[in-house]
Amino acid sequence: MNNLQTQDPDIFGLIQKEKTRQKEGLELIASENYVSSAVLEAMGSVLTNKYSEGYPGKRYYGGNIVIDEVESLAIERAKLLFGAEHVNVQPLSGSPANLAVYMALLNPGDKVLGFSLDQGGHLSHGHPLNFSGKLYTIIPYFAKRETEIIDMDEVEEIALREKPKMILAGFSAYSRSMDWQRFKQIADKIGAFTFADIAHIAGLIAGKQLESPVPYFDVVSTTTHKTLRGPRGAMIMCKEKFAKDIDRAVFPGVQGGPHDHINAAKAVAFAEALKPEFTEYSRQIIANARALADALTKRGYRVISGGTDNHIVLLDVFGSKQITGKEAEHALEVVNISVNKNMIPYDPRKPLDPSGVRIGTPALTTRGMKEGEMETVADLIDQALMNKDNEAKLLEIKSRVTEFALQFPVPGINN
Ligand code: DSN
Repeated sequence: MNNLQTQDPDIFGLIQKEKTRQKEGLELIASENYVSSAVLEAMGSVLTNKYSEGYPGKRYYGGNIVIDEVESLAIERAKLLFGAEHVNVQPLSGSPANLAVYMALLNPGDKVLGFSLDQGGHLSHGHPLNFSGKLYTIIPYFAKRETEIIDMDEVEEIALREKPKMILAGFSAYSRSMDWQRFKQIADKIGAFTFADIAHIAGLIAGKQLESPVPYFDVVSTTTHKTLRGPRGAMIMCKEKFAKDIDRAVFPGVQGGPHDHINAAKAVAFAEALKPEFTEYSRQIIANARALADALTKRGYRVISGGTDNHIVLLDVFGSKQITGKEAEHALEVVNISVNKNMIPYDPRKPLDPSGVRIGTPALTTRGMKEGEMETVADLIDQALMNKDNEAKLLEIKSRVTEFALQFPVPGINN
């Protein structure tokens, strides 16, 4: 960092501040994680200097001999990790990846069945202001009101009635397992394409803790920076028969030059995820989420659907404690605990101040925390929320958070 410190002390200083925040705080945003030093190194490499539109062996620029090897290695490792027939590692992030999938399989106006956004779906699964909601006809499916779990019989009923051209299974705030095989059976009844967005749970699938949709689904997209613990980016996996359409949709359909430094970092992360330690890591993420859910339940918080099968715990803070999601997010931020406010199924409140908060364990698990520590984390969360209007008390809790967090090193941050 010496060059940066000399040449741009402002940005250097801000990076140092962010390092301190990451070390001293508790990161419970379900979609965040800490990458390894090796991943960071690849991201900060000279590979960022290259342009390489096209694919290995078929580029629009010269000088891509090394880049071809990098991208091919990333692809081979991803195929091995997920057992995919074809992989495109170029998507810059989750939404462009999903845009490419829509473009490859559908025409504007086509019907897509997707998990309702206010119940845990994602922006790119049909938000009215997103390309998905503007260009396609989105038919939502829901969680059952009594169980807060997706009702597959209802999914089938809607699919048979609406006959969508594609069924999308995936979420950004849902804590239960997806029944991939049932989705596929339903899609086969109406000849629909199957598209799974596993952005949140890719690491748990790679670590063999959750069932994979890859053997069943036509196309599967994922980001690489959540439970998968790679660089900020995405990829698309598909059956060989969709390979050409997917590749064309990514480039030149949606994107220009790939980010080769990021693709190298993806390759590094895939190699890390192929190691036996990653299986243990992903097992621990779920064990920690369950321990945290139990510890919060004991303290009177209602956990949506009564528990979790993955890394996410959705809390109904308004229903449990008359604290809104926005208030809870703010109080926790004051003590250096990061979470995000979130809608809960059938939320009577609005998206900017909903009833819930979403909590996730991937980042704390990366720091080496286990079930015992989740008890402490639950206690700190509860203390902060119960004292949300008491500034002095919040300051005291903040120093407890710092002292606790500093016992667990963050990979990639030495100073
Ligand atoms: N923003 C991500 C999340 O938090 O789930 C999804 O794109």
